[in-house]
Amino acid sequence: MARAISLIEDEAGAAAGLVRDIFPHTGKTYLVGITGPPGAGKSTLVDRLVSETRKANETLGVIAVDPTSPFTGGAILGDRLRMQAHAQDDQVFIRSMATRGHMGGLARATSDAALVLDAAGKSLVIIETVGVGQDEVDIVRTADISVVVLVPGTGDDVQALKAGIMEIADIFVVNKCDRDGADRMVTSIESNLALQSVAEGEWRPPIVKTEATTGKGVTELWQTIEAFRARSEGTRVKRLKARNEFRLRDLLTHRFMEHVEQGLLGKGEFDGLVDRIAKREVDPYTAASDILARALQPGAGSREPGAGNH
Ligand SMILES: Nc1nc2c(ncn2[C@@H]2O[C@H](COP(=O)(O)OP(=O)(O)OP(=O)(O)O)[C@@H](O)[C@H]2O)c(=O)[nH]1
Ligand SMILES: [Mg+2]
Repeated sequence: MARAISLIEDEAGAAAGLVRDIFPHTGKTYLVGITGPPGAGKSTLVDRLVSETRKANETLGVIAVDPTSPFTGGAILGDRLRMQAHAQDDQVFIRSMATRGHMGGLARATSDAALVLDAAGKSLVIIETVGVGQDEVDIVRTADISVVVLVPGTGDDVQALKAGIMEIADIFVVNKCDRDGADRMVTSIESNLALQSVAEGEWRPPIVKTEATTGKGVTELWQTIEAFRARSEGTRVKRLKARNEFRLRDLLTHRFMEHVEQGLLGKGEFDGLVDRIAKREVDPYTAASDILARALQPGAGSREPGAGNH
């Protein structure tokens, strides 16, 4: 698993072949996305969740998407330390991925890594991301369940969060409940939720209070995840469809742009076009139409695509 994921991270070209080979063996894992602001206690919580799920005989894969540092950075070491309790458990696989340096984009690398764990037979895969970038939100949005972790006393509380994060939550966690303001945070989320209309019989995101450092509330969190999971196969199918659609669109966009930049246009031509737009010599619509017309010409793009093709 580690080597397969490294391959995905290091060589964009290798990912395509690998995914093609393992894809028929995937589709069984339940994908849990956990997101929230930096330092909210996500890793500590995941560590506790792992213990909880092991009692339920789940086999675990954990992918922690590190917010800032490259592979040797402190945060990754931190994740390792926090999850050290499971280092000896061969049913638990933990991996950190750096946000930087993925040729094909973070969302893509993370999805491929999740596929590796899926194919390896993990019944549950947890992906932890910092909910700041669009990539991170996309990763969690298309998981089978999205858990948003918040903490008391973060300024204007929920208002401080990106609207997008509020909307993707299937479960809210208020962690660090040993701190002041936990109930105020819960009320704040509740009033925010009250603004969203939830149809009769639809899932209204519950709010679970936890204290990850002591493990308080973690059993309840796991039960809530299980309740959502057991609820309907329909939701799962919808999420899976959203995930597959996102991936296909994302890959197509990526590969088309790659084709344009590396196969169709000459070196520096794309940048030149951007400059011409800045100088008002051409408008962006016309520039895009011209490129598309060239791409659609028979035999277009015979130039060899460079590295990064996959
Ligand atoms: N007081 C208190 N501290 C906590 C709690 N949960 C986690 N922490 C502490 O918060 C700090 C950050 O915890 P992490 O688990 O690394 O948080 P994170 O959200 O994974 O952080 P990043 O991945 O860097 O965004 C650590 O020092 C934890 O010990 C809690 O319930 N109460
Ligand atoms: Mg973390």
